[in-house]
Amino acid sequence: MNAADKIGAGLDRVLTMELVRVTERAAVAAARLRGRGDEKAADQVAVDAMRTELNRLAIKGTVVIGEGERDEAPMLYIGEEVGTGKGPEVDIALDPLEGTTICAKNLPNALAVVALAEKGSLLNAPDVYMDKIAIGPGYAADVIDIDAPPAENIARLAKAKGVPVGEVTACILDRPRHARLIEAVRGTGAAIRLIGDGDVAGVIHTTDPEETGIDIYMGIGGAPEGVLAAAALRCTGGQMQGRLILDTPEKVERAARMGVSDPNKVYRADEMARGDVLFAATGVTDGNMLSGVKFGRNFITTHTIVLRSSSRTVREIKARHQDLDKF
Ligand code: VTB
Repeated sequence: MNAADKIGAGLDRVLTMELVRVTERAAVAAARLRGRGDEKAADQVAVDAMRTELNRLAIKGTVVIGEGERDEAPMLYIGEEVGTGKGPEVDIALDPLEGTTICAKNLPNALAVVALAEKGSLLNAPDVYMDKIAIGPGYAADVIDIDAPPAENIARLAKAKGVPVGEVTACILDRPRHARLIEAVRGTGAAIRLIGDGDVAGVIHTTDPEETGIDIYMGIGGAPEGVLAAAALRCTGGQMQGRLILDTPEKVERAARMGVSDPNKVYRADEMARGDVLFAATGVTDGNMLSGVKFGRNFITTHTIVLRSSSRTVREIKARHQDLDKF
């Protein structure tokens, strides 16, 4: 086995496939509650299912991006240890149901997501907002700059892609805080795909514009979702910059306790997710890259993307589950 076949202290590539089961189970559980208008219930079943599967993995894992601080999240809280305890020490970032509202409304792109990395290599982001910008692979390092005006980023991207600005599509969360950003992007002639939730998917979609129709992700979403998206980009290629929004002394202090010494730092994807990273996401609802869970008469199908930074392999796994007692 060569060095590329190992992650850190012996976390071997078998775990890539093991991780698929983790997001599959969470996705199936959440999908049973699609369109029921109950975000909390869908989230809860996804959390339970993901936790059960994670605890079967031969790892000594610590949740660093999870459901919340210990006092507010009974399961998969930040600091919770998961896995059998026998195996490599790893950091885990997870979101058993990314897009709880999307799932409750049965709209596109709800995902079950998990990332696994060498211990100490994921940014311990507090649950605050993060300003983000991301593009897919194949561009020079200076194409995007989080501090440049949005119109400039769009123009530079169009030039680098070799298309008119009118052929660029930006993905932005539909929030009042983005009114000026939306106006600036529309002012360039570029198109915007406004999404209700789900910016982990929004960022990942930039990595395959032919399939998803999205070239760039811009705007402010959750910081934990930023770290998850960065983990995916580490594996697929692509660029991301993120800055925590620490706009109160309390948030600055909370971030400092988690190891953030410079509140204004711009993090690249490889600073949010360092070292070797594995990433898996299973579609809960139908989306631009992944199909949602389908319930057949005698089987359930799932669609998962599983990524590995050391080899940059992008695998899509369509699974037909026939042992329905397991779900
Ligand atoms: C985004 C979105 C997530 O949180 O990160 C968002 O992509 C940010 O928070 O799916 P606001 O809803 O407060 O804007 C989520 O909606 C998850 O909660």
